[in-house]
Amino acid sequence: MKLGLLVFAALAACAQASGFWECQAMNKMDPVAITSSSNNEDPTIVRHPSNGNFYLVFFTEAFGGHELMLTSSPDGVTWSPSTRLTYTVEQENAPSLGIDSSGRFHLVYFIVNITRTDVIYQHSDDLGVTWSPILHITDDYNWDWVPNLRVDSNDVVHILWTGTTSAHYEIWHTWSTDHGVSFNTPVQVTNVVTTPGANALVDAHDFGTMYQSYDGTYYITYNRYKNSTAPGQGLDFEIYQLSSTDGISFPFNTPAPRQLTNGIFTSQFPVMFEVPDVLAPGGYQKCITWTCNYWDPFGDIVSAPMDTICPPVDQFGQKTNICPLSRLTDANFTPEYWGRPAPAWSPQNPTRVIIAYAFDANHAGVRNIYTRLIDFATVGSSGALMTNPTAMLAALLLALLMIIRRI
Ligand SMILES: [Ca+2]
Ligand SMILES: [Ca+2]
Ligand SMILES: [Ca+2]
Repeated sequence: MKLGLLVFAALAACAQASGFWECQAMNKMDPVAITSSSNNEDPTIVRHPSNGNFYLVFFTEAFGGHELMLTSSPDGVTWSPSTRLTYTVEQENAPSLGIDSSGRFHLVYFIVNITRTDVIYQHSDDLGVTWSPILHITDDYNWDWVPNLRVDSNDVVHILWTGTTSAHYEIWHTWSTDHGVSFNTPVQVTNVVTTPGANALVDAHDFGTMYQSYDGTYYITYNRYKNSTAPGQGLDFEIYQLSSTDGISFPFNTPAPRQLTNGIFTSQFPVMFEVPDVLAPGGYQKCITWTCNYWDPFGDIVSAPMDTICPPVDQFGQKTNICPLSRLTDANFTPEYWGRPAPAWSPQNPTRVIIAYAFDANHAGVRNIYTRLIDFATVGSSGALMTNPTAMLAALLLALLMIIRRI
């Protein structure tokens, strides 16, 4: 009898001590394929604040070039046939969708044509059926790419992207306070600090994503990649983060950007998300999801608590078994990447999240779009172990079984 209780108490103590259960996938439902032919990439997913449906945009090569497609789902499992959004000779890439409190869709992406690479914005007031004329967020011969859009709690529309205006790959920011009618003059957020031995041309800041926490704080999470100073390691990909109280001013060097990963593994495409803390009503756990080759050399989508991400390897280059890293995709020797999360909460599943990602099932350069519903574990401020109801019940049953076997 005591053994079962001891095991359970130990688990709870472990959770309290290390945050081990925070932001960890406890119940992963089967992945759902959105596409099944040609090449499809760069999904973005968002939940409508009023009708509760999920809306997902991606680009397809089904028509020869790149075109944007939109699909929707009431439950994250059954998806509508995709509708085509663009008919252009340019290559549309990396769409990012947001929906404001009035239900207006805000969409950003970047186009590549013979002479230009620019960030484009459009909005829609009829659930993506018709769209405003294209608005150039950038309009020049610099390289501008991987935009990210986030509507904040005041309906301010924030857009980040990577641009080469200053000769380095840097993250830029603009925002609209009139629901996407006009945008402010872009501001350069990051500024490269070349490290000894690093090549300035590849010491870059890239793949920035904006998130406003439920506590009001704004975060920009991004990649820095540069030539590794360690021998034979090539480019080193790590995740960094900036924060802001107003969503406008993101101090870059004071304090220094917060480094979230550090190790021999490649970490890319970071996105922040939160799950409700079911033991502390009104509270949330801050999590990061990104693509990492910790389990699979070709990569998986992983998650970890933002405030306790530890290096995925120790100082000797060995995997640790105490790092609270969770694997959100399971396929070995095939790459899943570009994970994009959106809340999928319900009263029955308060810590449920949906992720959309691109998946190259045959490792043949042909990718398809998948979504997956995932229930996350959570630890309350009291430190007691808590998971989603199903996993909680399973843990209790396991403890009960151990008790029974002892008596
Ligand atoms: Ca096109
Ligand atoms: Ca440009
Ligand atoms: Ca994989």
